[in-house]
Amino acid sequence: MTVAITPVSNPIAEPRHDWRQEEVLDLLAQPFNDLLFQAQLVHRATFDANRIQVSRLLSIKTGSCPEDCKYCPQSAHYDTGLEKAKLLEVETVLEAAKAARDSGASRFCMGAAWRGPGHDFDTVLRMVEGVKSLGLETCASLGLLSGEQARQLKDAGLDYYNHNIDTSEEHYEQVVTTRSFQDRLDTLEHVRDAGLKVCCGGIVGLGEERVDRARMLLTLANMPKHPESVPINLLIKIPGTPLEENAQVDPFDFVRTIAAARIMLPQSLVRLSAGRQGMSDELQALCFLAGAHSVFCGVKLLTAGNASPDQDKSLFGRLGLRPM
Ligand code: SAM
Ligand code: DTB
Ligand code: SF4
Repeated sequence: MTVAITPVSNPIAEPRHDWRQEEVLDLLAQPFNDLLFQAQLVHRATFDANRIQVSRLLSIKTGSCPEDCKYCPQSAHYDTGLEKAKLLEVETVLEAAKAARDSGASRFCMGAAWRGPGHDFDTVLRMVEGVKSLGLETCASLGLLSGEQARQLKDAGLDYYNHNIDTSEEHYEQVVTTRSFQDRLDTLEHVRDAGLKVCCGGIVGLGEERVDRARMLLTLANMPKHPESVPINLLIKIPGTPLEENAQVDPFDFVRTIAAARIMLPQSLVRLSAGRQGMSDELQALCFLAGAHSVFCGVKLLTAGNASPDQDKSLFGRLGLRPM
């Protein structure tokens, strides 16, 4: 007699879209060990806990951005001593993408210091086509998009669009004044409607309270479809920006945010994103234990420093983490 084996759905890993604020605050306030244990259970229900996804960033247009994001080295509102650069040539981007692929990255993300794409959008579409043809997953982070621009990116072969909500709606205007939280949500809707995958997360360390972190996660988890990728950035305090003197985040609170993201977004790729430079190996290991399973590789993020490739090789080796 043959016994039919039907896959059993694991309720812990089923996406929910009805999270309540009290629930998230309770989650974040749990004893640390309980929170991490729960995050591991959720993580292992869907993913191989010893695999890590590796992405590579490239700034395709650097600095002189008209937006006033108070964390950002590229805003024209602040003097951060940044070396600015106009839109790169397509060939330059493809060379960088090949190098990223050869060094083990599976996704290539092109970021531009724009409020949104302008007259040179066609050049970006050619970059996307070229990077896709190298066999890499493609991602772009170009600011606010119209529905038509999102469709053009999809047609060019874009897989993911990165557009972060950064923080809670309530805290947003303390951090950005040139656009609204709703503007970000509108772009995310255009991205979804175009059939692109969504990469959307935020930053910890913007002077927010725990309740803001809870609300940011609520916004992500209560979207009709969860973002496929969720970058959790630790603020890089850039000299010259208004947030340069922000208080240090308790590292355990950062890990808690990752663990809550893992639990609330059980099937999303959670990325330990900006802020790894200067982070101890032990803290990064805790982030991985909390369910982060993606990083940016390479010495640079867009303009700021990142963990060095040698450090990563040694860390992944010591932890037995293998690239996806
Ligand atoms: N201009 C586009 C936009 O804002 O959507 C794309 C590039 S922007 C640099 C991408 C993201 O980088 C921001 O949304 C923010 O979350 C993150 N970021 C920028 N500066 C950062 C910093 N100093 N520390 C941590 N994350 C940062
Ligand atoms: C994301 O959440 N973090 C990346 C990517 N998406 C585009 C950007 C981090 C930028 C850190 C500051 C810099 O390198 O300029
Ligand atoms: Fe410009 Fe993006 Fe930086 Fe804001 S985060 S200043 S939109 S590059």
